[in-house]
Amino acid sequence: MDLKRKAGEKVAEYVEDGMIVGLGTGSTAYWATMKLGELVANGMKIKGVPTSKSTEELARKLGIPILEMSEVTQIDIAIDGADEATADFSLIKGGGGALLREKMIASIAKQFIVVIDPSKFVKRLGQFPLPVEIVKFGWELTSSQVSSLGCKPVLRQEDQVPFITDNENYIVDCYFDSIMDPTSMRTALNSIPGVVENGLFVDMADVIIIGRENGPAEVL
Ligand code: ABF
Repeated sequence: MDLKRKAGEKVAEYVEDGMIVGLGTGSTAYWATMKLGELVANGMKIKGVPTSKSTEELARKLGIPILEMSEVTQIDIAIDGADEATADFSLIKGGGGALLREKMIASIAKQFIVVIDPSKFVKRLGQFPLPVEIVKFGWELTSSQVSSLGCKPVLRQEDQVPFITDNENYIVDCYFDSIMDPTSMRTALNSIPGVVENGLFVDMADVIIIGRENGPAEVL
């Protein structure tokens, strides 16, 4: 079985009737949402809070009842993917461009479950360029201030035009050699005027599920 699918489907073991579930973005979280759609089709009563417009579209197709972010103050479980994860549960997220809503939803979850394939599990963060969401206004200045933290920010483009997030902002993908202190870097980035949020998720994940080649998914 596809390792992303193995990890994604494992979350079914954590979901119970009546729960409110944060629905993640990306190709691994896709399998978790698909599995939840199956559970709903079999009568499970859960509601989903999507982390992106694309995930909302998928959830609606699957018949998962949707709650708007404005309707919740806390959720039971947030399920999402990651671009990198370390043994101390630090993450880089945002490759899919949804990091702001993903972090907001993860921050109100009683339990935050990350589903990954083995290629995402790394010794130290930073091989994957860190996505940082910034406002359009004065983005060049913001990008230059971000670079002063020791990285090379590159404006994310799609079909040769700037990528626009669901929140109408830009993303710069920041190339570091490595990120030695994710906690400090997370705070330093968010103190720059013009930075909306960054893809460093520190002290947030409660469970990491890794789809393994042999045997069941590994649960950390
Ligand atoms: C999303 O899933 C993003 O935060 C992260 O970048 C992406 C990982 O994508 P995939 O599961 O497709 O590798 O949650």
